[in-house]
Order: sequence, then structure tokens, then C-alpha cells
Amino acid sequence: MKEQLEKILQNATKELEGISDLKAMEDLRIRFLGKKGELTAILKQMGGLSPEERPVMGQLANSVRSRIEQTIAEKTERLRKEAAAAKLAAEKIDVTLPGKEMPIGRAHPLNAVLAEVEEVFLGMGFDIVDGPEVETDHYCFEALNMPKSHPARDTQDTFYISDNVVLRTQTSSVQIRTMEQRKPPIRIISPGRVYRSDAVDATHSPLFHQIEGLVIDKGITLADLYGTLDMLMKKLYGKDTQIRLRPHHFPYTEPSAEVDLMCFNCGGKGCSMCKNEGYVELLGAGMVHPKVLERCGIDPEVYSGFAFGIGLERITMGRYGINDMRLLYENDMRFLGQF
Ligand code: 2NL
Repeated sequence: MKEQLEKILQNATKELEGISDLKAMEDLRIRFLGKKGELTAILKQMGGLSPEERPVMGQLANSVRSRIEQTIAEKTERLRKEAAAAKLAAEKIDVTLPGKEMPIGRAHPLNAVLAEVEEVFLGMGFDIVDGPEVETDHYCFEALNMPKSHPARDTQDTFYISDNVVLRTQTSSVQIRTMEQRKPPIRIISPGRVYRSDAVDATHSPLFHQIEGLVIDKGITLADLYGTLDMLMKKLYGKDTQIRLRPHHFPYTEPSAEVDLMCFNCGGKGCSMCKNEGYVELLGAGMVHPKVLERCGIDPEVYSGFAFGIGLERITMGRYGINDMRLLYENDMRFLGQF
């Protein structure tokens, strides 16, 4: 029996040396020390020993058990440490390596200029008002003094959803809705998408953006229109910038004007960019037509007002010296990254 016990210790110790994972270790423990294990099988034969031999063998068996257990415990601990060290090594991060460069986004030039314009008008006490892009004939044309027979309603000029529903051609429709809903004084701008049935070229697109403005109060004159737009353009193009008003015609304003900006290229001297004019055409404006006010329930004998419509693309192109409108829609990062 003594030899058997020593053999068990020898075998277990030898096998333990070759073990490299925790699962194999547990299998080994069960095989040698478990209830049906080799050591237990030997202990079951203890009954056949003499009373003198029994305590000696018992002691030896216990010592064999505890030595195997101790070796298992030590080896288990070593394997756990090795596994943890391997895991740490595999997940190691070198914090001294340079980081990956993340490109920082920025506003699209159209949005950047829109934000600047909104800032100027918010500073002057204007509200920013939104409205539907799909409009009725009434809000897009009729209320703006453009009856069915008016040439501006040529089917070429807009997209018809049905006879009485169109994609809005200007955001004046938002101003009309606001005049119906609010009482003067009114000070609003209405930026947004507008649509025209135009072919795409360097200066045209079937979808573009407009910022319209409207001021209605007692005693509003053309001087207020001039002062407001002069202020806007000085903020956008610099304090030395000047504007000029030229007589024009719109069905919804009287008098009407086209507003020119002193050429940002030559400062008014005349160059190829302004075709030697010294000024470039920028936007349309005027005093709101009395018939338009009346239709919205505002008494033109008491109130007057001015309105203007700015093409966002045009002022953005002027601001950054962009010569082709299509560049603004192509989302080419080589272009957009320059602003
Ligand atoms: C342009 C410039 C303009 C207006 C828009 C307007 C709005 C109301 C009443 C009167 Cl509710 N006018 N907006 C005025 C003048 C010009 O747009 O070039 N349009 C073709």
C-alpha cells in the first residue's frame, strides 16, 4: 500500500508538470483526489490492514493528499497569473502613440451665410418665421397681387402639384401668412427653400434658397428699407460697403427697387466682375403694395411697410467669390473644405 501511495504521488506530480490549462488541472484533481479517484480507492482498502499499520498508512495517505492539493493550488495560481498577464499584454495600449486625426466638420457656406444674416436681423428685433414649401396658388401668387392672367404665373416658372397647389417660388407666402395671423408692428425674416422650373447652369437651379424680410408699422418709409439693408450689407461685406437702389417693378411692391452692392472686387471703380458698372445686382425690394396689405386685413391708410427678397446663393457666392452655383450643391469636400 505504501508503494501504491507513493506511486500516486509520483504520477500526480509528473502529470501536473505537463499541464498548461485550468480545465486539464480540474480533470486531474478529480482523477486523483475525487470521490471515485485513485487515492479514495486505496483508502477503501484500509480496512484490511493491521491495527498497527492503519494509522501509519492513514498518515501517509493524508500527506500524499495534501502534497498533491498544494501542488495543484500553486500551479493553478501560476496559470491564473500567466493568463491575466497574457490578457493584459494583448490589450495593451500605447498612450504615447500619436492619435488618429479626426476631420472637424464645419457649416456649409450657405448655412454659414444664413446664420450671419439671421444674427444681424435677430439683433434688430426681427423674428425668424418658417412656412410650407408646398403652397396654394393663393399664398404664392393671388395674395401677392399676381392674378391668374399675370405673366409671372407662366407655367414655365414653377412646379405645379395641381391647378391650385404649387412648390413656392418665393417665401413671400410665409410673410402673407404672418400678416394674416399677426397685428402690426411686424418685423420678420423668412428663410427657406424655393423652387423654379429652371434648367441648371452656373447661376440657376430649380431649387435654391431665399431670405425674405418684411416690416410693417406706422410711418415705415423707403429710408427704413435703405437703412436696414445698408446695415446688413455692411455686416456681411465690411463697413465700407455701399448699396444703391435702382427703380424696378414687382407686382407686390410700390415703389419697387433693385438693390445693388458696391463691387467687392474693385470698390466701385469698375472691373470685369461688375462689367465696369462699379455695382453688382444683389436683391429686390420695395414698399409693400397697398392692395397686398388690404388683402391681409391691414389698413394701408394707417400702416405701411417694406419687403425684400434676397437669394441666399447669390450673396454667398459674392461673399466667397464663388463663380458657379453648382459647386454649392455638389458636396465635393475639396470645394467645401476651403471655407
Ligand atoms: C426678387 C426679390 C422680393 C418681396 C420680395 C414681398 C413680400 C410681401 C409683400 C411684398 Cl408679403 N413683397 N417680398 C418684395 C420685393 C422683392 O423679392 O427679386 N423677387 C423676384
